[in-house]
Amino acid sequence: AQEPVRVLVTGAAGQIGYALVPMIARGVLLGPNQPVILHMLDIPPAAESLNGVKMELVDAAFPLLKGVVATTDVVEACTGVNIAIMVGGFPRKEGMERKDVMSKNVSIYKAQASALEKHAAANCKVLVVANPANTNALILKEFAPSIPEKNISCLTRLDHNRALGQISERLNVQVSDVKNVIIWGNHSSTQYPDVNHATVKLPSGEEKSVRELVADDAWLNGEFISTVQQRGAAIIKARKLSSALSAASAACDHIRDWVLGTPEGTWVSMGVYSDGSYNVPAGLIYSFPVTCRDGEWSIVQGLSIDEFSRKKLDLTAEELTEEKALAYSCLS
Ligand code: NAX
Repeated sequence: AQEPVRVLVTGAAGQIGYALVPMIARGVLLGPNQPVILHMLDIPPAAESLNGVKMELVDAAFPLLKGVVATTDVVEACTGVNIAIMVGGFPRKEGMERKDVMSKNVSIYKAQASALEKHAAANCKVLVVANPANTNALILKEFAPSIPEKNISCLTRLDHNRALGQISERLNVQVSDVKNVIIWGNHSSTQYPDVNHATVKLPSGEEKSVRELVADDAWLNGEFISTVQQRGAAIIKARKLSSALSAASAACDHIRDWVLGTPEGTWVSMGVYSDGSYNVPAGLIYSFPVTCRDGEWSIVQGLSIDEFSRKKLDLTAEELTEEKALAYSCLS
């Protein structure tokens, strides 16, 4: 039998956590043959609720679930974990300044970075979901210098999946037949959902470009982009709560593809440490198109970037550069 993999979920008593932990325990994250031990972290005010989640995990009798650690102690939570999904954070509340929210999250991610660095398993892979996701991941990277930068990422797969969903709805095709959209940049409303390289597999087996099939550049350059950018707000308006099941599902997609690899000819979007590819400033956590193999991602190279796209790539990079400066100003 395979050794269990230890998976940390922070903020596990929250909405996304509640949707995510059963997916992990069912094998959605690492496949149906991989046993897991869940480590769940939350803060003391949520301890009782966290324990309730643990009770439900026991009650669900998941065959793959070999153990549950539910704790408010960050060291206990991080000890020995192979994968860390960081969902916990400080939410923006009405009337709060951006700087105040940033400052709270910077201190959370700084502390959790140290705990992971000291106590996680070697080669632990980290996915930051909590907002501001890119900048939280950057802080985590900065304060866990012994964790390779290749192992630290943030979630933009939800945005990627939203873009696939919009194209599938518009063309009335299966979402599984649409591929190679790209989310560039920040997981915020400046992200750039790019369909210039996306294709659809037709019933004949032939692949056609999304631009050609949609044949409506005004929609693709306008409403499509803003719908994906604003989808989070639309979900809040409808549900009175932010996206949770789709966020949890996207987090599983992100880790699964990272660990098990992307299918041949398919890329996905991940927020990763920029090496300057596509003239994106190095040193930001920025969402790129990536392929994954043997547990490592690489940025897809050589895609053509037209003038319209260039401006959008730069705009979201500028926002991330500002966020980075704001985060650093919170450190001093
Ligand atoms: P909830 O408020 O339901 O849950 C957050 C949980 O984190 C709470 O249980 C809270 O007690 C816990 N928490 C707070 N500080 C913590 C700390 N220092 N250590 C451990 N746990 C801590 O929010 P939820 O709807 O689950 O969303 C979680 C985060 O995901 C938010 O930051 C949200 O903005 C972000 N999102 C990111 C998305 C992405 O695509 N990257 C999409 C969905 C979501 O909006």
